[in-house]
Amino acid sequence: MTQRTFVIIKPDAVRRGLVGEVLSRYEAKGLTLVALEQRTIDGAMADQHYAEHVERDFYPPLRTFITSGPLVALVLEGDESIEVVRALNGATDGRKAAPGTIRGDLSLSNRENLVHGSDSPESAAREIALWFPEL
Ligand code: RTP
Ligand code: MG
Repeated sequence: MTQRTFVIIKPDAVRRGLVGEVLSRYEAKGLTLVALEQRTIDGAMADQHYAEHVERDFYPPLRTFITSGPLVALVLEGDESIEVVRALNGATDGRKAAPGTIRGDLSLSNRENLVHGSDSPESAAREIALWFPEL
C-alpha cells in the first residue's frame, strides 16, 4: 500500500556532510520525495516531536542533540514506506545496526544515529502534520 512517512536527517548527519549519502539511499530504493526542508528546531518543537520520550532518562541529552544544529526534515512516499525506511535506517544503536543499513554503515552511536523514521501509520500522520502542516 502506498503511504507516506516522515524522516529526519539528524544534525550529526548534516555536520558530517552525509545528507546526500543518506538521501541517495532513499531515492535509490525508489521512494519519492514529497517534501524537504532544512531547519533548526527549538526545545519546544523537540518536545512535541519526541512526545513519547520526554519522560525517559535518555531524553535530556537527546533534546540537546536534536536542537544542536540544522537538520533536514523529509516526507517520503512509496509502497510500505514506513517499514521500508526503518529497514534502510537499521537498528537504533549504530554499533549494533546491520551492515548495509544507514546506521550500520555510518554510525557508531546509540544517540547520534543519523536518521529518524516514523514507526507506525499513526506516528507518520502525527509527525507529518507537526512538521509540514501544509501537506
Ligand atoms: P527514531 O525514532 O529516531 O527513528 O529512532 P528509533 O525509533 O530507532 O529509536 P527510539 O527508541 O524512538 O529513540 C529515539 C531516539 O532517541 C535516541 N536514543 N538514545 N538510550 C539512549 O541513549 C537512547 N535511546 C534512544 C536515538 O537518537 C533514537 O533514535
Ligand atoms: Mg522512534
